[in-house]
Amino acid sequence: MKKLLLAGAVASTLIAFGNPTKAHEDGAHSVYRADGHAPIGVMGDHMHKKNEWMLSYRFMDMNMSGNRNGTSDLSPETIVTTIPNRFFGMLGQPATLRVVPTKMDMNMHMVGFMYAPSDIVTLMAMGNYTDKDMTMTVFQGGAGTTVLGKSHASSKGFGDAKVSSHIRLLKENNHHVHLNAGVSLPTGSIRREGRMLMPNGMQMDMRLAYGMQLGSGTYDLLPGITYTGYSDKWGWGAQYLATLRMGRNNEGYSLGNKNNATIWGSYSFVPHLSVSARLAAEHESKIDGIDSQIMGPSQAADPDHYGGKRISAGLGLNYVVPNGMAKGHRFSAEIVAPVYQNLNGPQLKRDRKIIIGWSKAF
Ligand SMILES: [Cu+2]
Repeated sequence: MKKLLLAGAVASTLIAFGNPTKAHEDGAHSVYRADGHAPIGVMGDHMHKKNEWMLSYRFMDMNMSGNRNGTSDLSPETIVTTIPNRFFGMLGQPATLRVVPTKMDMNMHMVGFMYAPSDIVTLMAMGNYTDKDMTMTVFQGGAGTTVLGKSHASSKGFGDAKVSSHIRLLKENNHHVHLNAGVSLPTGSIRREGRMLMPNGMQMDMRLAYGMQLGSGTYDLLPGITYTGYSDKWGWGAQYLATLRMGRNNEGYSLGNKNNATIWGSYSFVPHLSVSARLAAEHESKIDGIDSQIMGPSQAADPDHYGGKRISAGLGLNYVVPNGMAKGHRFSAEIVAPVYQNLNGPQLKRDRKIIIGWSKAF
């Protein structure tokens, strides 16, 4: 028996040293290899070895500005003179839109925890704190293009928490495939209010529009599949992730389902530093149903003016401290900019988004 174990140990050592592919595979999983993780904007991209755990922090800054319907840009003046107000006919509601969002900024702090109870399952939990700010131009009265003033809305607080498990399907040479099976929990508020300037000059406290709320209000399934590959200096991968809303929330609506697909490639100058390029495609449906507390002559209050198709491109950097006191600490950054947006408009367009992150596996 002892001889058998010894023979096994010698054989596996010889295989590990004699077969560069095998040695490399272990290298790719090493917490010291920068391209062992996807660009920081990709979630649920990697797994951990049995009993390994990881803490992470991400910060995302996303901006939106200007309006678009389909692939055509629209000015606020065009919107308030041509786009019908779905609430027209109700008390005090004009025929066309009168309040136009012109800018939105979103900051998100994300904290994540990963743990692998076995080599084929990695569990992940993520929470976030979100801060949203929107600026709107308010036009005077029921018609015309006279600007009355600007209105600001903001909401901040915890968003929807996510739990998921990654289940390994394939680990062969330099190719890895895992399933993503997650759930988003309705921990973020969908009842945030703000003080808004009305076209008649009055200030009113009211429930903020769908896009300004912090959560979906529904349990959402997050199924997906992730592929990653490695060679000596190159890394690459692809991921499909969906967000499927389970029924409607307590306010009577569900945000649109989402389909996200992304592909990326990375190059390592040295094992602890890699750069990446990425393409991401997203399809998001309109909001289904309506919150009776959200109403007004603004596109943001209309469930039909949400969702669309978007393609964006990203450039990223992954760095792992190779030695010293901070050895193994991972720092990443990615900038993602839209290259195509076909929106269920009128709707604000996305601008660039910046994501920075830190993580450490133990
Ligand atoms: Cu991890």
